Amino acid sequence: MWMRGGTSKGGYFLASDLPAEPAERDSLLLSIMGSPDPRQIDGMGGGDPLSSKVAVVGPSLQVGVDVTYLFLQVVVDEARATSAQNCGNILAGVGPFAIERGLVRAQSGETTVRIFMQNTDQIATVRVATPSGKVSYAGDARIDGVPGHAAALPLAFEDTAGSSCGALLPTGNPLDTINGVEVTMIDNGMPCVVLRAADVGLTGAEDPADLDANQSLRDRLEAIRLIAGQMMNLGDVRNKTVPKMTMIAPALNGGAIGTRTFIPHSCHRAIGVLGAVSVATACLTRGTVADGLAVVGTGSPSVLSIEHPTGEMTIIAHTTNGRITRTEVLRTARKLMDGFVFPAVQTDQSPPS
Ligand code: NQM
Repeated sequence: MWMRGGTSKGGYFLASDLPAEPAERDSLLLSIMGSPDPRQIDGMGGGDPLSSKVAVVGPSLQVGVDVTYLFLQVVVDEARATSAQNCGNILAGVGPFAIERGLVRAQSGETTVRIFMQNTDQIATVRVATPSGKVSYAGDARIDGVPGHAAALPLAFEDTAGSSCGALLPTGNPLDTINGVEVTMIDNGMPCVVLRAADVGLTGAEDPADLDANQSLRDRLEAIRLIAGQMMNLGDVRNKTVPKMTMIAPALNGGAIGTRTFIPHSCHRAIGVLGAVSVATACLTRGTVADGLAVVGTGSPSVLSIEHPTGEMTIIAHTTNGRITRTEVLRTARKLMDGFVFPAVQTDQSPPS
């Protein structure tokens, strides 16, 4: 099934329909997406990391968990797929897909799907509108970065701190200095390096296309990222899509903070879901680069509007004993196509019977 999940788009597969062996699976997915090729012209990918994504979904044997979700980023212009990061946008489509494929029985009205995210061994919950026991994609919810309206898909994350780095602040510090630039290395579901836009000569309100065209900025961010990767327990991140690089600035539209995020080599037109959760967490943590820049209230839950190039994403953060234990965000999804996809090398191109 091809779906838009939040502000991303990709292929949703049953695990049982793909080879179990990772190298074989990845080579099939590269062929399906049309990678490596900057335009992915011979495949389903859209020549953009945000539309070259895959969800692999299967039944779960864990008590209290309905399905497993493995996220794969199929690199556009290299012959690589990576499970080294999670994706909260593609996650939004996993609940509807699991119900449509019969992995979860729809309830009348609304169905809650509990999802084990295999990339980070953590749990997310998605609430899916199921009037008359069927998934409904139509509704009044809207999210910035996507035109129109659709059914609300509220997502909740539990205990995502240290998802890939082992700790919320992997260096133990809220603030470190790399190559003369103050940064906060943080992982509340997505490893992120947060830095002040002003510290790299930017306002933080730049157009993403201009940032993409700024080669000296990109080189500078990548140099910081490679050092940060080691400091964040991620090892050599040259070939990894984490950590993300988020530049922050005062919010311009009444939100908590303004952001521009490299994911990691092109600038996101919005911001990733778990990326936004990590940035929101930096805003709520004393002594980070966001301290004094972010506008945040006190008490729990905190509601933070994370501004990005095409609008904002609202993160609701629940705190227990000073620790963020649950975060929520609203997404929508759309079913675009359901059918058969053919790898380039298959000679018989008729659908399997
Ligand atoms: O951070 C892009 C996206 C993402 C990831 C990226 C995401 C997340 O917008 O949870 O959603 O940062 O690679 O889909």
